[in-house]
Amino acid sequence: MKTRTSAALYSRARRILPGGVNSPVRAFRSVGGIPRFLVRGRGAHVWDADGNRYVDFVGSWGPLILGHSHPMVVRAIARAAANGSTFGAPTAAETELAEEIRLSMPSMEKLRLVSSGTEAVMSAVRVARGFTKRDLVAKFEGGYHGHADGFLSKGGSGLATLGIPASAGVPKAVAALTLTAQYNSLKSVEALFRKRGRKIAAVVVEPVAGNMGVVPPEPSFLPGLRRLCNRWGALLIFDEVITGFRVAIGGAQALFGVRPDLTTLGKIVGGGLPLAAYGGRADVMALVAPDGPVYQAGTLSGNPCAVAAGLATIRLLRKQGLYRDLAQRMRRFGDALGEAARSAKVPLVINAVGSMATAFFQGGPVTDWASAARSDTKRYAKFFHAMLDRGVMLAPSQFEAAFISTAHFDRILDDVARAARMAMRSN
Ligand code: HOZ
Repeated sequence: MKTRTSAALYSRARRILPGGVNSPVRAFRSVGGIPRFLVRGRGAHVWDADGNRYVDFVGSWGPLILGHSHPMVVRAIARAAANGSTFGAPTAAETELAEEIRLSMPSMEKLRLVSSGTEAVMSAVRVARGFTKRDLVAKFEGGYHGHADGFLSKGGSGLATLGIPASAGVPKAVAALTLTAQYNSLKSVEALFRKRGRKIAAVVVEPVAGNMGVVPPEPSFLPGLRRLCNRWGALLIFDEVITGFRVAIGGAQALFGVRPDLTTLGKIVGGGLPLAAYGGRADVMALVAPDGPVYQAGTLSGNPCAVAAGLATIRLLRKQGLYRDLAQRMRRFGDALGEAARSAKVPLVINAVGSMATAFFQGGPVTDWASAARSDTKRYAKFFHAMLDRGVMLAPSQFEAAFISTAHFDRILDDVARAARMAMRSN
């Protein structure tokens, strides 16, 4: 496989961008080799600067549930851009998108559009602190909620991938406001509440963890968090940046039937453009400026092109049976990987919820960060490259999710299954 052009672009990029990238995991540090510089995406495929084609399971880390450059999304963006790419003034489409979101997730009685998942979670936490008049926030080890100061210890995603236990540059006093519990362990959350009691403003959780690899919640976990938050007067924040519109049109809260106080969205809600949202109980959101004293603002918030992409995407997702089909395709992909691993005698456990999944290189079960961290990351790296050489692009880290889209047709998945059989054999 030719990589000369990507290699040249990478070395040029490294001279000006830290690590040659604009987001750390893209740099291939944990798998080694040359990050592919992409030039085009269509449906389930992407092409790199050397002309190689790959079946894409990264999907821009989640947003592309309809695949790359879906014609209706492209048309919506073009139409919006032709009428002006940004105004910094309200538009009717913003309200339409907010109404579509509330229709899908009724717990978001009121919401605000922002530009990134980081911004959404950071703002939701500020509102929770303002509402409860408390300072502490509880999160989970291996959970990732963007790169706001308070979330950068014991985090998943790039922090887990690069082995950064706590980011430098975060003041100790800020880090001390974040408490950490174990995913799927209500006992660990209860212990935090017992110790720090009525100082905890909110529990922030990915209802399906996606940034330590995919880890589904055990049946009692989310209802238990709801009960504990009620008992201690803390708000429950579901970070549905990944799961919103991904595991169901109503997100994980619909799938598992647990209503959070606040929700954060990103990725799919912007249809592949930078857009995110936070919202929830009307009495809590009433605190957001200009209605209330919690300040949050943004020049590009509710950007017309991003709103158009989000609206087009969500409307297409309302198609009957779409989520069932996606889940079925993910099962096909997972079964193929599982079979390939068994016949090559490679220990592999696959965690999947709907169209998001992670194949952990270990015997499992993987239920939290401690168990995810037991994976054989060297083996993952080898498999990653064996797949890449065969035209399949997985996330360049064991601790991320693979995503499929409506464009990952069965015949494509059958080709991927063949690639996986060969790649496992060489593992
Ligand atoms: N934090 C993202 C994965 N969970 C990676 C974002 C990116 O590199 O685009």
